Amino acid sequence: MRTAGFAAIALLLALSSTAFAASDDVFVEDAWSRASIGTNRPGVAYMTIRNAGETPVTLIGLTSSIAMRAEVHRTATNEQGVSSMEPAGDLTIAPGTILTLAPGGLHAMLMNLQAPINKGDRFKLTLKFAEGGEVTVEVVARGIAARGPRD
Ligand SMILES: [Cu+2]
Repeated sequence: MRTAGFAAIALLLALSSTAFAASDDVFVEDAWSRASIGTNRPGVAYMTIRNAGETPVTLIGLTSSIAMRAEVHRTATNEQGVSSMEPAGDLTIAPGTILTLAPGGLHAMLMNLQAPINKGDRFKLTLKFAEGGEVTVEVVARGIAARGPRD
């Protein structure tokens, strides 16, 4: 009984150290946002997420200090040319690949903004991974009509 308990603890420690290594392999680049229309409309953020590791990582959630709720959405355009968006769910990033959040596709939706996002603002966004660990990035707000991270 006692031996089994120690074995379980040893396994937990091994799992948590592996999990930390997983998020250490994730690099987020070019994180940017757009100035918001006050706080009545959601904010948005885009970035590239690179898995430089040798195992898949799965993005399962977002948090940000400026929004009550943040989640990854997918924009889709139907046959009639009407765009809509829906929660993208968990997103697995294969080893050596990049997940791109960009206008017209996947994006981080920042809902119930706590303050307007103004051009030049910087705020933190945290990405959570199924394998454990988190990556926090600084998002830079560009102008309201920006199309890319350097606009
Ligand atoms: Cu959205």
